[in-house]
Amino acid sequence: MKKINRIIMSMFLLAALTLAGCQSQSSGNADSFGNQVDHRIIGIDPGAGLMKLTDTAIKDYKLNNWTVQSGSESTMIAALDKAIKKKEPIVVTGWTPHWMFQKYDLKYLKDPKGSYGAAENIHTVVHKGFEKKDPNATKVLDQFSWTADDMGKVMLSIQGGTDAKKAAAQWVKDNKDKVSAWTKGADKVSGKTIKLGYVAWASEIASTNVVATVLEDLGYNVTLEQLGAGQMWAGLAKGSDDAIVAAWLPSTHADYMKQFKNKVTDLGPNLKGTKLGLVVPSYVKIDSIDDLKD
Ligand code: PBE
Repeated sequence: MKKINRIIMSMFLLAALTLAGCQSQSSGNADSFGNQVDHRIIGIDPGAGLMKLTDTAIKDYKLNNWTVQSGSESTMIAALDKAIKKKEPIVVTGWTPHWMFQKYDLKYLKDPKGSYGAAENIHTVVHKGFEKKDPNATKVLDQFSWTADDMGKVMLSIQGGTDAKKAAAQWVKDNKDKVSAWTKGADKVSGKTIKLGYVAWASEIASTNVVATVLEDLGYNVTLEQLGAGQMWAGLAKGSDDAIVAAWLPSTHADYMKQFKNKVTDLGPNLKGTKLGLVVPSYVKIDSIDDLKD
Protein backbone atom coordinates (compact mmCIF):
# COMPACT_ATOMS: atom_id res chain seq x y z
CA MET A 1 0.00 0.00 0.00
CA LYS A 2 2.74 2.36 1.01
CA LYS A 3 4.59 1.54 -2.15
CA ILE A 4 1.54 2.28 -4.31
CA ASN A 5 1.14 5.60 -2.49
CA ARG A 6 4.68 6.46 -3.24
CA ILE A 7 4.21 5.61 -6.90
CA ILE A 8 1.07 7.75 -7.07
CA MET A 9 2.89 10.57 -5.27
CA SER A 10 5.78 10.48 -7.66
CA MET A 11 3.38 10.45 -10.62
CA PHE A 12 1.76 13.57 -9.23
CA LEU A 13 5.13 15.15 -8.77
CA LEU A 14 6.08 14.33 -12.34
CA ALA A 15 2.82 15.80 -13.61
CA ALA A 16 3.34 18.92 -11.52
CA LEU A 17 6.88 19.29 -12.79
CA THR A 18 5.79 18.82 -16.39
CA LEU A 19 3.12 21.45 -15.91
CA ALA A 20 5.60 23.82 -14.33
CA GLY A 21 7.86 23.21 -17.29
CA CYS A 22 5.07 24.11 -19.71
CA GLN A 23 4.25 27.19 -17.74
CA SER A 24 7.80 28.42 -17.74
CA GLN A 25 7.78 27.94 -21.51
CA SER A 26 4.60 29.95 -21.92
CA SER A 27 5.87 32.70 -19.67
CA GLY A 28 8.83 32.72 -22.09
CA ASN A 29 6.27 33.40 -24.83
CA ALA A 30 4.84 36.28 -22.86
CA ASP A 31 8.30 37.75 -23.15
CA SER A 32 8.55 37.08 -26.87
CA PHE A 33 9.56 39.83 -29.24
CA GLY A 34 6.03 39.78 -30.66
CA ASN A 35 4.48 40.46 -27.28
CA GLN A 36 6.98 43.19 -26.54
CA VAL A 37 5.91 45.11 -29.64
CA ASP A 38 2.21 44.11 -29.53
CA HIS A 39 2.74 42.07 -32.71
CA ARG A 40 2.86 45.33 -34.62
CA ILE A 41 5.11 46.32 -37.49
CA ILE A 42 5.41 50.07 -37.98
CA GLY A 43 4.69 50.69 -41.65
CA ILE A 44 4.50 53.70 -43.97
CA ASP A 45 1.92 55.03 -46.47
CA PRO A 46 -0.64 52.47 -47.65
CA GLY A 47 0.18 52.94 -51.37
CA ALA A 48 3.86 52.07 -50.93
CA GLY A 49 4.98 48.84 -52.56
CA LEU A 50 6.77 48.10 -49.31
CA MET A 51 3.42 47.77 -47.52
CA LYS A 52 2.23 45.21 -50.05
CA LEU A 53 5.46 43.26 -49.73
CA THR A 54 5.05 43.33 -45.95
CA ASP A 55 1.59 41.75 -46.29
CA THR A 56 3.24 39.06 -48.41
CA ALA A 57 5.92 38.53 -45.76
CA ILE A 58 3.25 38.15 -43.07
CA LYS A 59 1.64 35.38 -45.14
CA ASP A 60 4.92 33.73 -46.13
CA TYR A 61 6.17 33.57 -42.54
CA LYS A 62 2.69 32.76 -41.11
CA LEU A 63 2.75 35.73 -38.75
CA ASN A 64 -0.99 35.38 -38.31
CA ASN A 65 -1.32 37.49 -35.17
CA TRP A 66 0.77 40.41 -36.53
CA THR A 67 -0.54 43.68 -37.94
CA VAL A 68 1.13 46.40 -39.97
CA GLN A 69 0.40 49.92 -38.81
CA SER A 70 0.16 52.31 -41.72
CA GLY A 71 1.19 55.95 -41.52
CA SER A 72 3.93 57.66 -43.47
CA GLU A 73 7.68 57.73 -43.70
CA SER A 74 7.75 60.48 -41.05
CA THR A 75 5.51 58.65 -38.57
CA MET A 76 7.65 55.53 -39.02
CA ILE A 77 10.83 57.53 -38.36
CA ALA A 78 9.24 59.23 -35.35
CA ALA A 79 8.32 55.85 -33.82
CA LEU A 80 11.80 54.50 -34.53
CA ASP A 81 13.47 57.55 -33.02
CA LYS A 82 11.35 57.33 -29.89
CA ALA A 83 12.05 53.61 -29.40
CA ILE A 84 15.79 54.05 -29.94
CA LYS A 85 15.96 56.88 -27.40
CA LYS A 86 14.43 54.52 -24.81
CA LYS A 87 16.24 51.44 -26.15
CA GLU A 88 12.90 49.73 -26.60
CA PRO A 89 12.13 46.95 -29.09
CA ILE A 90 10.56 47.98 -32.40
CA VAL A 91 10.28 46.65 -35.94
CA VAL A 92 9.66 48.95 -38.91
CA THR A 93 9.40 48.69 -42.69
CA GLY A 94 12.59 50.12 -44.16
CA TRP A 95 14.54 50.60 -47.37
CA THR A 96 17.91 51.50 -48.76
CA PRO A 97 19.07 54.06 -49.79
CA HIS A 98 17.84 55.92 -46.72
CA TRP A 99 19.59 58.30 -44.33
CA MET A 100 18.17 56.38 -41.36
CA PHE A 101 21.01 53.86 -41.77
CA GLN A 102 23.50 56.71 -41.31
CA LYS A 103 21.70 58.25 -38.37
CA TYR A 104 20.83 55.08 -36.42
CA ASP A 105 22.49 51.73 -35.79
CA LEU A 106 20.05 49.42 -37.58
CA LYS A 107 19.87 45.98 -39.17
CA TYR A 108 17.61 44.29 -41.69
CA LEU A 109 15.92 41.14 -40.43
CA LYS A 110 17.05 38.23 -42.62
CA ASP A 111 14.45 37.23 -45.18
CA PRO A 112 15.18 33.55 -45.94
CA LYS A 113 11.89 33.15 -47.82
CA GLY A 114 12.67 36.10 -50.08
CA SER A 115 9.34 37.86 -49.54
CA TYR A 116 10.92 41.25 -50.24
CA GLY A 117 12.48 40.10 -53.53
CA ALA A 118 16.10 40.47 -54.57
CA ALA A 119 17.96 43.78 -54.84
CA GLU A 120 16.21 45.98 -57.38
CA ASN A 121 16.61 49.30 -59.18
CA ILE A 122 14.93 52.68 -59.32
CA HIS A 123 13.72 53.46 -62.84
CA THR A 124 12.82 56.60 -64.73
CA VAL A 125 9.43 56.26 -66.41
CA VAL A 126 7.69 58.74 -68.72
CA HIS A 127 4.12 59.07 -69.94
CA LYS A 128 3.74 57.16 -73.21
CA GLY A 129 4.27 59.57 -76.06
CA PHE A 130 6.39 61.99 -74.04
CA GLU A 131 9.50 60.66 -75.76
CA LYS A 132 8.06 61.92 -79.07
CA LYS A 133 6.65 65.12 -77.62
CA ASP A 134 9.92 66.13 -75.99
CA PRO A 135 12.91 64.04 -77.12
CA ASN A 136 15.25 66.64 -75.61
CA ALA A 137 13.94 66.26 -72.05
CA THR A 138 13.62 62.51 -72.59
CA LYS A 139 17.32 62.36 -73.45
CA VAL A 140 18.22 64.00 -70.13
CA LEU A 141 15.82 61.81 -68.18
CA ASP A 142 17.17 58.73 -69.92
CA GLN A 143 20.78 59.71 -69.21
CA PHE A 144 20.06 60.49 -65.55
CA SER A 145 21.84 57.87 -63.48
CA TRP A 146 23.60 58.05 -60.15
CA THR A 147 24.59 55.94 -57.15
CA ALA A 148 23.22 55.34 -53.68
CA ASP A 149 26.16 57.39 -52.36
CA ASP A 150 25.22 60.35 -54.54
CA MET A 151 21.61 60.17 -53.42
CA GLY A 152 22.76 59.71 -49.82
CA LYS A 153 24.55 63.08 -49.88
CA VAL A 154 21.41 64.92 -50.94
CA MET A 155 19.21 63.00 -48.48
CA LEU A 156 21.52 63.71 -45.55
CA SER A 157 21.70 67.37 -46.40
CA ILE A 158 17.88 67.61 -46.51
CA GLN A 159 17.60 65.61 -43.31
CA GLY A 160 20.06 68.03 -41.72
CA GLY A 161 17.59 70.85 -42.37
CA THR A 162 18.60 72.16 -45.79
CA ASP A 163 15.70 72.97 -48.09
CA ALA A 164 15.33 70.20 -50.73
CA LYS A 165 15.80 72.57 -53.64
CA LYS A 166 18.93 74.08 -52.13
CA ALA A 167 20.38 70.65 -51.28
CA ALA A 168 19.77 69.52 -54.87
CA ALA A 169 21.32 72.69 -56.32
CA GLN A 170 24.40 72.22 -54.15
CA TRP A 171 24.83 68.60 -55.28
CA VAL A 172 24.47 69.66 -58.93
CA LYS A 173 27.11 72.35 -58.39
CA ASP A 174 29.49 69.86 -56.74
CA ASN A 175 29.02 67.17 -59.41
CA LYS A 176 29.41 68.94 -62.73
CA ASP A 177 30.99 65.87 -64.39
CA LYS A 178 28.07 63.61 -63.62
CA VAL A 179 25.54 66.23 -64.58
CA SER A 180 27.25 66.96 -67.89
CA ALA A 181 26.98 63.26 -68.76
CA TRP A 182 23.21 63.49 -68.19
CA THR A 183 22.81 66.58 -70.35
CA LYS A 184 25.16 65.40 -73.10
CA GLY A 185 23.59 66.05 -76.48
CA ALA A 186 20.65 67.94 -75.01
CA ASP A 187 19.80 71.49 -76.06
CA LYS A 188 18.99 74.50 -73.96
CA VAL A 189 15.34 75.43 -74.28
CA SER A 190 13.11 78.32 -73.45
CA GLY A 191 9.45 78.41 -72.58
CA LYS A 192 9.12 74.62 -72.32
CA THR A 193 7.40 73.03 -69.36
CA ILE A 194 7.68 69.63 -67.72
CA LYS A 195 5.80 68.09 -64.82
CA LEU A 196 7.42 65.55 -62.52
CA GLY A 197 5.39 63.50 -60.05
CA TYR A 198 6.90 62.12 -56.86
CA VAL A 199 6.05 60.76 -53.43
CA ALA A 200 7.41 62.40 -50.28
CA TRP A 201 9.85 59.57 -49.53
CA ALA A 202 13.35 60.83 -48.66
CA SER A 203 14.89 59.00 -51.63
CA GLU A 204 12.38 60.46 -54.09
CA ILE A 205 12.52 64.00 -52.68
CA ALA A 206 16.27 63.90 -53.30
CA SER A 207 16.23 62.42 -56.82
CA THR A 208 13.28 64.45 -58.10
CA ASN A 209 14.74 67.74 -56.91
CA VAL A 210 18.11 66.98 -58.49
CA VAL A 211 16.55 66.13 -61.86
CA ALA A 212 14.34 69.22 -61.62
CA THR A 213 17.40 71.41 -61.01
CA VAL A 214 19.20 69.96 -64.04
CA LEU A 215 16.17 70.50 -66.28
CA GLU A 216 15.73 74.03 -64.95
CA ASP A 217 19.36 74.79 -65.71
CA LEU A 218 18.60 73.80 -69.31
CA GLY A 219 15.76 76.33 -69.39
CA TYR A 220 12.77 74.12 -68.56
CA ASN A 221 9.94 75.35 -66.44
CA VAL A 222 9.63 72.42 -64.04
CA THR A 223 6.60 71.68 -61.87
CA LEU A 224 6.97 69.15 -59.07
CA GLU A 225 3.82 67.43 -57.96
CA GLN A 226 3.85 65.63 -54.62
CA LEU A 227 1.38 62.74 -54.62
CA GLY A 228 0.56 59.41 -53.01
CA ALA A 229 2.15 56.40 -54.72
CA GLY A 230 -1.07 55.32 -56.43
CA GLN A 231 -1.82 58.87 -57.59
CA MET A 232 1.72 59.25 -58.91
CA TRP A 233 1.38 56.20 -61.15
CA ALA A 234 -2.17 57.05 -62.22
CA GLY A 235 -1.12 60.64 -62.97
CA LEU A 236 1.78 59.45 -65.11
CA ALA A 237 -0.48 57.03 -67.00
CA LYS A 238 -3.03 59.80 -67.61
CA GLY A 239 -0.37 62.25 -68.69
CA SER A 240 -1.13 64.81 -66.00
CA ASP A 241 2.53 64.23 -65.14
CA ASP A 242 5.23 63.75 -67.79
CA ALA A 243 7.77 61.71 -65.87
CA ILE A 244 8.77 60.10 -62.59
CA VAL A 245 12.22 59.04 -61.37
CA ALA A 246 10.68 57.00 -58.55
CA ALA A 247 9.70 53.62 -60.01
CA TRP A 248 11.10 50.82 -57.87
CA LEU A 249 11.29 47.76 -60.14
CA PRO A 250 10.86 44.91 -60.72
CA SER A 251 9.23 44.04 -57.37
CA THR A 252 8.13 47.03 -55.30
CA HIS A 253 6.01 48.75 -57.95
CA ALA A 254 5.26 45.58 -59.93
CA ASP A 255 1.49 45.98 -59.55
CA TYR A 256 1.52 49.61 -60.69
CA MET A 257 3.72 48.75 -63.66
CA LYS A 258 1.43 45.89 -64.61
CA GLN A 259 -1.64 48.10 -64.38
CA PHE A 260 -0.22 50.98 -66.43
CA LYS A 261 2.35 49.37 -68.71
CA ASN A 262 0.53 50.36 -71.91
CA LYS A 263 0.41 54.01 -70.89
CA VAL A 264 4.00 54.55 -69.81
CA THR A 265 7.51 54.10 -71.21
CA ASP A 266 10.21 52.72 -68.94
CA LEU A 267 13.53 54.50 -69.61
CA GLY A 268 15.43 52.04 -67.40
CA PRO A 269 17.31 52.30 -64.10
CA ASN A 270 18.63 55.58 -62.69
CA LEU A 271 19.97 53.95 -59.50
CA LYS A 272 20.97 50.34 -59.01
CA GLY A 273 20.92 48.07 -55.99
CA THR A 274 18.13 49.10 -53.63
CA LYS A 275 16.85 46.96 -50.78
CA LEU A 276 13.63 46.65 -48.79
CA GLY A 277 12.63 44.76 -45.71
CA LEU A 278 11.91 44.75 -42.02
CA VAL A 279 14.35 46.79 -39.99
CA VAL A 280 15.15 46.78 -36.26
CA PRO A 281 17.66 48.65 -34.10
CA SER A 282 20.91 46.64 -33.78
CA TYR A 283 20.37 46.17 -30.03
CA VAL A 284 17.30 44.02 -30.73
CA LYS A 285 18.13 40.33 -30.18
CA ILE A 286 16.27 38.80 -33.12
CA ASP A 287 17.91 38.43 -36.53
CA SER A 288 15.39 36.98 -38.93
CA ILE A 289 11.76 37.53 -39.92
CA ASP A 290 11.35 33.91 -38.78
CA ASP A 291 12.12 35.08 -35.22
CA LEU A 292 8.95 37.20 -35.21
CA LYS A 293 6.96 34.03 -34.57
CA ASP A 294 6.22 33.50 -30.88
N1 PBE B 1 9.69 53.03 -50.76
C1 PBE B 1 10.62 54.08 -51.14
C2 PBE B 1 8.75 53.01 -51.89
C3 PBE B 1 9.58 53.17 -53.07
C4 PBE B 1 10.55 54.19 -52.58
C5 PBE B 1 10.46 51.80 -50.64
C6 PBE B 1 9.05 53.40 -49.55
C7 PBE B 1 7.67 51.95 -51.93
O1 PBE B 1 7.64 51.09 -51.06
O2 PBE B 1 6.82 51.99 -52.81
